[in-house]
Amino acid sequence: MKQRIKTIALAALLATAGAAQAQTILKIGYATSATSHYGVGSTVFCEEMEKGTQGRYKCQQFPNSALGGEREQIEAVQLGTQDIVNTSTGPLGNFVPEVKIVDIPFLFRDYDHARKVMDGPIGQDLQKKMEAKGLINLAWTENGFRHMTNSKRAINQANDANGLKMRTMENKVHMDGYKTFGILPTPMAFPELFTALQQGTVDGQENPIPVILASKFSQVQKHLSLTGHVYSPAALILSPAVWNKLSAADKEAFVAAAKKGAAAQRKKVNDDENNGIAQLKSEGMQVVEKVDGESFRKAVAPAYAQFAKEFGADKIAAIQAVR
Ligand code: EAX
Repeated sequence: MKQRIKTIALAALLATAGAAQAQTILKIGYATSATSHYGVGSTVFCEEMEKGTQGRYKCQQFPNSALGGEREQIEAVQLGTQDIVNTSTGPLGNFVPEVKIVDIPFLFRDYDHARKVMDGPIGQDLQKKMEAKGLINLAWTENGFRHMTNSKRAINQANDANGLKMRTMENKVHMDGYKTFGILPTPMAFPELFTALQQGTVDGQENPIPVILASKFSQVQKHLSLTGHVYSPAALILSPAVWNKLSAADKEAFVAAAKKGAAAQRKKVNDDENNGIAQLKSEGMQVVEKVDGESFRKAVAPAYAQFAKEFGADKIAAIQAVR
């Protein structure tokens, strides 16, 4: 009998010790809703990361810019006051200038090209440059190809965008590129955008279909043109304050989980692109599906000389050469 009591007591002790094993809660933030591409990618990452660390790490998600704009969140992750951000590269160039090369208009041919570049040596090199600036990019997730919306008129070709006051991300490459279309660029953090569109402070904006859907821009924008003028990568960035405390095995688990999150996010982007246009039309948007892309490429061509000076013609050519 005594032995039985001892065994039960020992089992209870071990169980309590196991449960008391430290569980670290990590705060992860992103711009759009929990059901958006960022939410899908972040949720898969969090589930896989918790599994891969046997429950020792768990996420607390903050969708809908609850922790601020992307630039603010990137800074908080760098400082260690936020653990993780799933963010577009839009404001990232303010912290790691070399990353702005991926924001050049019409640099990427299509999703296959973009994903091959970001997951290959060029993307890995940019991850190293980010690490040197205190930003651990666990994986390149994805925002998507950006399209133009506005409240004034249909945009069929570059000239139609002339004179429109368009909100842009806080990204000089975007602003310089869009000026060649005659756009008046107004840089603005994402959380302010819906109100600015509603109040007419700006005429329009540009974002991927998943963002236009998740942010319900059809309520404040009449016209959508599938310009696809920029591919917008995204990154799952961990604070070095967390990374530096991880064991080698947990580091591997975090990266493996991030890769699964990225795959889920990319699939959601493709799903939204396939189903979103019909949905936005049903929500009342007038959609120009066949845009004169050549007119935009011709307009932005002179800016490439400046981009080549800033990033190196060889670096731009290397991205274009990836097949
Ligand atoms: O990352 O600021 C933007 O337009 C971004 O595309 C949005 O926050 C999603």
